[in-house]
Formats: sequence, structure tokens, C-alpha cells
Amino acid sequence: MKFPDGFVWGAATAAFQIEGASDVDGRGRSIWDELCDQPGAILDASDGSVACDHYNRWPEDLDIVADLGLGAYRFSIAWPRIVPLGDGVIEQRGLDFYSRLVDGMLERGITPYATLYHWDLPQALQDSGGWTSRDTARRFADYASVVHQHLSDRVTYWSTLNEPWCSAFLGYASGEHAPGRTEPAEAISAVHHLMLAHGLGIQAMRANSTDSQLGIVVNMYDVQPASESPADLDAARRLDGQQNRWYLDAIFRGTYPQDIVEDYRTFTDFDFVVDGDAECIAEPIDFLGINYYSSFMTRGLDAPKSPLSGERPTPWVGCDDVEFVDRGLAKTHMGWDVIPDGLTATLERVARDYPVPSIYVMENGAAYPDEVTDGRVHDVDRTNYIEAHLKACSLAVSAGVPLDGYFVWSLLDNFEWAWGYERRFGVVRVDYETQERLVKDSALAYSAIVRANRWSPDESSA
Ligand code: IFM
Repeated sequence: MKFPDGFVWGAATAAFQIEGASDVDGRGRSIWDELCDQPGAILDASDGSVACDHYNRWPEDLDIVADLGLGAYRFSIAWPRIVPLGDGVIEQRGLDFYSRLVDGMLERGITPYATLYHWDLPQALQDSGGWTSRDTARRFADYASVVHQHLSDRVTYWSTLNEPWCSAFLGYASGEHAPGRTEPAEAISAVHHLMLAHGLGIQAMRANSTDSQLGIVVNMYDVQPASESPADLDAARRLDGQQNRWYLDAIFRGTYPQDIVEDYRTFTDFDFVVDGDAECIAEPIDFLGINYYSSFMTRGLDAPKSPLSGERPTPWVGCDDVEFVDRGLAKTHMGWDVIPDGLTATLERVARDYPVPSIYVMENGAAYPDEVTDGRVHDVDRTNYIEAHLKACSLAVSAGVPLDGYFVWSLLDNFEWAWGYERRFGVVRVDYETQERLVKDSALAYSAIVRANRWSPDESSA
């Protein structure tokens, strides 16, 4: 199971989840600062004000990346550090921070992979409509252009958005994520403006320079029907359409999938879509980032389920009659099924159905309730998870998928959004009291695979 020469091995993080220093150097407030202040929004009532203190401890964190032998580090840039009020007034100290971070990577031989939007919208833009406003997409392109102008002499790889599905549907339909809205029509408008922001961002960066490699990161799932019954097939069609095809069709075919557009008409007349938007969203990209954690099996019910008391509305708009089948598989601490085969299927499907020049797995990993024993974290479950998914990647590569790299999620334990610090995804443990970092066994196992550039069943604990 050898990976191709030049295969990129990395670890990923996101600004809000690790940086802390939330009121330092002119940073503005983001929608996540705001949500964290809402009682009950975050499981442990925590926030991102300190997180992993990466804003101050980044040299130590980059040393760990280098020591593990990883050639790449995926990080995100906090929009509110660069444009604190979202209005075009630039905060130089924010740019300087990312400039130092990038220089730190290059000094250690680590290739930076930058993401421009990993969910931390300036609150000031939310106050004027957030992603339901077309203006937010234009503001994103302006922000992307500024950051790109400052860093593209040293950063080649740029992703516009991370997981626009989450921003739109967890943010505006189920309300689990910031800005905590529960309006399906707003979610559909938000997802369109996010995709428009992506297209405008690509155009703006291309106008700055043609040397960059530009892409977007989407979260994908392999969706299987529970049976061949019309109801089950239709449930799988809708889930797959909303979760996967919506993004890939728009980017690579220049159109949203018509079946999902028709489904969404129950909620919106799409009056926010303007001539030319589809072409903008389909602006050619150099790579597609795929985040993969799990997959779904769906069943169509005869009637919509009534939400249990206290249960959030579904983020899958109009899918109250879809049930997720428990296949009795092993689950992570998030309750997500462990299905490595779904990653191979997803990669092969993307390569088969869309003209994708290059793919990266930009996130893959698992939360487990770790324990420290004699100064070590023997996280066997996480090690097995990563190894099984690397095997899934190697099978896809053997099948001809243009997979060019893999980034484990995450380098560090961090702020897991609505779960606060109660879920640990890191291959490096963070003690939130002392901010001490502890390299877990999974990091060492990953490092061994990276250094060998091969996954070997003999050496594997999977
Ligand atoms: O922590 C998140 C990350 O921010 C986006 N992708 C999924 C991860 C695990 O939930």
C-alpha cells in the first residue's frame, strides 16, 4: 500500500478552535464569540477566548508538526483578525500574525495550506444579514484578496471555504452552529451566498496571481438507502443531493442539482439567485478538498417524525421524514459510525462523476475519550481509525483517484464547536489547565506511516 512519491502528509486545525487570544491585536468579534455567550449553546459553557493558546504557542505547535515528519500544515485565517468590523478597514496586526505563522512553517520545511473561512464570520457582518446577504459574499472576496496579496508570495495552496454545508445548514437550519438560526429558507439563501463567495474569492485571487493553487473544502458522506423501496431510495437521493451533489454539481457542472432545487422550492423561490451566479460558482479550481468522517444509511418514513422535546430541527431541509439507520457499527465519541469503506467509495465516486484535477482529504480523524496513563495517551481507537482510513485512501489511489494528500484532523485537541472542549480530536493532547502538549500514540503511528510513505497491514494495529 505505497503512496505515490510526493504525496502530501499533513495535519489540520482551524483558527477559532485553537488560537484563543480573542481580544488581542485588534481582533473583532465573530459569530462564534457571540454564540458562545448564549446560555446553553455550548455543551460545557466554554468559549474560544483561550482555546489552545496557539496565538502565542504556535512555534511549539509547528515544532511538533515538523518532529512528526509532516510536510504540510492546514490552518485557517480568522476573518475578524483581518477585517475586525467586516467593513474593509484592515488590521495590519492580524496580517502580521499569519505572516509570522507562515514564515515559521517555511523555516521548518512545512508547506502551508491556508483556508480563508472556517466559520468565524465577523459579527458585524452578521448584524447586517450574515450569509443571507449577498453583500457578505462580496466582502468575503475583498477579504480573500487582501490576505492573498499579503501571503501568496509564500503560500501556494488556498481554500476558500471549509464545509459550506455546515455554515449554512447547521448555522441557519438546525441552529446548532453560529449564528444559531432555525429558518430553512435562510439556510438555502446562505448556502447560495457561501457558494457565490467561493466563486468571487477564486476570481479575486486569480486576478492577483496565477501561481496559486486554489480550491474549496466540502464535507462528504457516502449515502446508502436502507432498501430498494421507493421511500428509502428517495431518502438517500435527498440526503446525497443536499450533502454532496449540491456543491460538486455547482462547482464542476455549473448548476445546482435540479431535483434538490425542486425540493427546496417548498421553502424558497430562489429570488436571491442572479444571472451569472452559476458561472461564477463554477470558476475553475485546481483542487477539491474533501473532509470525511462517516457515512449514512437512510430510510424514508411514511410521515415526518415529530421532533422530541428539546430536539433541534433537522439541518437537512425538508427531510423530517428521513431516518438514519443504526447499522450497529463501531462509533466514535461523536456517535459517528466508523466506515472507512465510505471514504474509498466517496473518493472513487468524485473522481468518476466530476472532472476533478486533484483531490486532498483535508480532514479525517476521530474523537475518543482519551486517558493519560503514565504520561502517555494510548489512543488505540484513534490509531485504528486513522490507519483504516489511510488504507481506504490507498485503495482509492490504486483505483486511479487523483488523491494528492491527506491531513489528519486534528493536530491538537481543540474547541469542538457546540461540544466545547468535551470532545478530543487531536493526535496531540492539550491539557487545558496548563496548555501542555502531549503527543499521543496515534500521532506516533501516523508519523511512522508518513515517514514510510506506505500503509502496511503487517505493521498496522488496525
Ligand atoms: O472540528 C470540526 C472541524 O472544524 C470541521 N470539520 C469537522 C471537525 C470535527 O467535527
